[in-house]
Amino acid sequence: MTIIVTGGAGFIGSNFVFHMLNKYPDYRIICLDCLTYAGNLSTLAPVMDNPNFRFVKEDITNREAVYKLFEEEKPDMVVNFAAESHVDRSIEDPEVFLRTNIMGTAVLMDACRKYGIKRYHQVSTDEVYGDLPLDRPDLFFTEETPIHTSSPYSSSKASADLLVLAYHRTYGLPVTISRCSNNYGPYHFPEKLIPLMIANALNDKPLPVYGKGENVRDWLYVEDHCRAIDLIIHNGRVGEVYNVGGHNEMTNIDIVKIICKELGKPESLITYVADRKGHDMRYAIDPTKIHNELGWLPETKFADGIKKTIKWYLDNKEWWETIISGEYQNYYEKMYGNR
Ligand code: NAD
Ligand code: TDX
Repeated sequence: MTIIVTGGAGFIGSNFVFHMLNKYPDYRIICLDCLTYAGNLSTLAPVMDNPNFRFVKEDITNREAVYKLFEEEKPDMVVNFAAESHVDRSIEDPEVFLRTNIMGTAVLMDACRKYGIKRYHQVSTDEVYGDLPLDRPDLFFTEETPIHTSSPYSSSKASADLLVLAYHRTYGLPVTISRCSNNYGPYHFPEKLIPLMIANALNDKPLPVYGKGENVRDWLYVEDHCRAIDLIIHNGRVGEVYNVGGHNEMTNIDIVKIICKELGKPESLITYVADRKGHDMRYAIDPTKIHNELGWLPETKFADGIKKTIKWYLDNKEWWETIISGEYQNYYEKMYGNR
């Protein structure tokens, strides 16, 4: 089995590469990643010498290069993680989100049509459903919830999902889609809530909470997401969407307070800043379908997962310090001022 994993130098993609190489020693994993600001080759250092692994630095929107790779490798499957993934950046400048997230998906699927494939899997997000109100804790996103996006990021992901389903219906491409809630864990880029707060707290810097910090996200440990995708690509039904989430809803402010407590830092570091434009209030996944059909259940409780994650950031300071000391500083100052 040969699997092309796009975006494998990013947060979830790299965790998925490790998961697959560990679990399936007879699979070949080809990572296709153009190394944007969010891609980090050092993350993949532990597998670079693995004979079952190959890294290819290329952009998924480069049709010629993608076709060439398909000709060379004759993949059985493609798992597409490659994307621009940060909502705040999409609000600042949507264009690259449209190019990578929509056009990139189309190019990959065209290659799958041209060369044949057993499965194309699209890694999508619960953000395609928009948000839920805070005062209706009885409501959850199911696979039937209408697409109703809020940000350029989520709109680009929803557009890609629609294309994937259209390629299935029109061309019979064997596709699956997973829509997962917020992930956390090792190798999470420090622009995102949890790693940003860990890094800032460790540096005794202010912890910038948007609005009142009341927005709710449904956090899932990254390894649980990787196991879900593994199950879907092997046993999921073609043409189907699977929601992935662990019923672990928490407000942002509670997350930040937990991080302060775990690190022994004062809550006085918390600073309320201007809210995100169009900020989604609450995400909450109903994972009944993947549980009933594929037997998937989350294995990591948040209380354990956040401890493991914090320990990882403490043990791997070099990884994130290198990131935040580079070009990222310009982004940070633009977003949060010189704090
Ligand atoms: P990330 O930003 O950490 O990594 C994205 C990776 O894609 C990087 O390695 C980057 O270099 C690569 N990439 C970007 N544009 C590319 C292009 N044009 N060609 C080739 N490679 C390119 O993202 P992540 O958080 O790991 O998310 C991975 C996927 O999972 C995304 O599709 C995202 O929408 C989805 N998702 C993320 C979450 C989450 O909580 N992080 C939740 C649900 C779904
Ligand atoms: O500095 C911050 N302060 C803050 O209050 C940051 C970076 C975020 N937040 C808030 C905004 C959100 O309510 O924390 C929450 C989580 O923010 P992000 O980490 O940016 O994640 P989110 O916008 O929820 O999107 C994530 O989950 C769905 C991923 O980045 C997406 O790629 C995924 O599709």
